[in-house]
Amino acid sequence: MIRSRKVLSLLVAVPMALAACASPPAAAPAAPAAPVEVTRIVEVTRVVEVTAAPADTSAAAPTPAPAPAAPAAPSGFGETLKAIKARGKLICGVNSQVPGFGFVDSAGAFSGFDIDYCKALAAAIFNDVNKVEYRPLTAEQRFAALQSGEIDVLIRNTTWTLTRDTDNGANFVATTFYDGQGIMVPKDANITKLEELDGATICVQKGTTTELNLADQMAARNLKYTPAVFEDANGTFGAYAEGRCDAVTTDKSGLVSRRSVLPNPDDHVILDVTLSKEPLGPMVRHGDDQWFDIVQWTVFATFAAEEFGITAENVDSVAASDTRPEVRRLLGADEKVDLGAKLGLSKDWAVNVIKAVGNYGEIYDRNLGPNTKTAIPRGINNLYTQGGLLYSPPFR
Ligand SMILES: N[C@@H](CCC(=O)N[C@@H](CS)C(=O)NCC(=O)O)C(=O)O
Repeated sequence: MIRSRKVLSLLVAVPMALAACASPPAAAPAAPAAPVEVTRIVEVTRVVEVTAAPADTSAAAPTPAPAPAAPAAPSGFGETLKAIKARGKLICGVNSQVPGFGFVDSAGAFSGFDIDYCKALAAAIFNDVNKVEYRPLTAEQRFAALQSGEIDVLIRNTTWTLTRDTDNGANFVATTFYDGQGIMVPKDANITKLEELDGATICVQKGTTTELNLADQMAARNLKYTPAVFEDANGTFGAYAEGRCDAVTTDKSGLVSRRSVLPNPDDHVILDVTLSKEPLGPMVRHGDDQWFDIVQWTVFATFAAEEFGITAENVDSVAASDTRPEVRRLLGADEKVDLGAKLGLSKDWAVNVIKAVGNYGEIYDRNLGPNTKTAIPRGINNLYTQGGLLYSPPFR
């Protein structure tokens, strides 16, 4: 049986009110959303040109694969980049209550791992990280904001699932952070297993995978619980800090983050239990595959930069002197290949991204590295060459 947490409530109520989790400033009025074209024309005729084989290939340089004729662009293709450029800024849907990922301080400045990916996109498009408007969104608001055209991209600790990919008129483009759901309890409750939460009240946020996974996992173990459901992270963690629930659950990254702003972080433990897979990453609206590619390859550029040892500091010199063919293509240093043009961007777009935010490891360390308040070991968020899951397809 779970005991009440009234004593804790007296101790933490005031400091919690002072904690750094300021409410987000009122969002600037949305620019009238451009009508969203959600119909995707998928039928395209592909004319493949077959070139005759050269008579003697023994000494020849590798023959590039014949370029297929460009398919007709489906409607919607290129519209997002055009609209962003005309507007002069990217509108990024973000979190404002999760330090280390997406957070707004009392001066209105946004920071975090997800925020850096908004900046990476602004660098890819404008070579200027300031050309972003951050639109704070709760879990419940986020998909409608993307679907309606209020935001260009959603970069807000959002878990990739099948129904989210199919039911929201939007697609996930990549995983930037592999996470899993966890549970946090007060240390003095001496709880170590989910089974010890039988009969507990558990704080959870509305509109999240968290809510659904909790139900699945408790049912699978035949455990009873009362969910205490809140609109946003401040509500969820505020209630937990006041002792109104026995445990709080969300992505482990969210638990580490929010524990860091509890009055006494060391008084809380994250159980050694993982309730789910939570692959987090950006999402774009259906219908504009150019924009999908831009967001996806901007993410891949940060993975590839880490793999190739390219950093914010050395990117210019690597671009000027590195002889590795893929590095030269990535950085727009190959005279014959312009990968940026394929995306509708400048030839040096990836240089601008890396110079602005660094490679994946630099982004990670800045926000979640050992010297931050939200330190999370990289674990599977390492490159595949280091035993992790991060892997960029080739820049070719
Ligand atoms: N990854 C999960 C959970 C994401 C989520 O919204 N987590 C909460 C708890 S940390 C959050 O970020 N809340 C911040 C807010 O609503 O402002 C999902 O995509 O549903």
